[in-house]
Amino acid sequence: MQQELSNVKVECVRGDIADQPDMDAVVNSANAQLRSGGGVAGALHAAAGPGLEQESQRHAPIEPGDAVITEAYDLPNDYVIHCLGPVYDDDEPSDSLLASCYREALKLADEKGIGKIAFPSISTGTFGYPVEAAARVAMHTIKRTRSELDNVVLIRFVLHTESDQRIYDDIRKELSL
Ligand code: AR6
Repeated sequence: MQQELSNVKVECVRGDIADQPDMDAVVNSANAQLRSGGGVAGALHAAAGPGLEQESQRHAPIEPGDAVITEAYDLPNDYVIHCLGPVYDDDEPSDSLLASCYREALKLADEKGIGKIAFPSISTGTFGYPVEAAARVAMHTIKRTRSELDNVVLIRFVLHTESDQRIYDDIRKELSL
């Protein structure tokens, strides 16, 4: 199968998305206005400084499933890719909107020549998506799209809890990623 020819490595670690200095880009689980907020957005905006919100405003508002790219300011990365995940059971169809976030973020990264990209668990905090279901969408989307990537060589999931890290890693192994 074509996707088996991919060299993209996928890994799942426990940690803070705002502290991934070896990654070229980090992904923000954003709000539609691309402003600071709680969770991932709060951590990234706090570490990046006010420039991130100022640049982000030029792209806002975004729709569920969309991704946009900005500079990373005081973060130790080159870029931030902002995704608006679906609110579970509200923005429908949740699965395809969440899949769109991963697909669009990877496409933007690849177009920019980004090699290493770190994702948080989009939509599973404030937006209420069950973690296992979200992890399945994320991993299936990567499995389907990785053969189209020319520049991305490492996709890291940065999970906030040990339980989330185990769930993502189990599904990664199940799908032979
Ligand atoms: N590093 C990695 N993961 C984290 C971090 C961190 N520093 N902080 C939280 N998580 P959320 P959403 C986990 O709520 O569900 C925001 O306020 C968290 O435990 O950040 O897409 C925005 O402004 C959860 O598993 O994103 C939006 O309004 C996951 O990251 C809204 O929340 C995602 O949680 C977006 O909601």
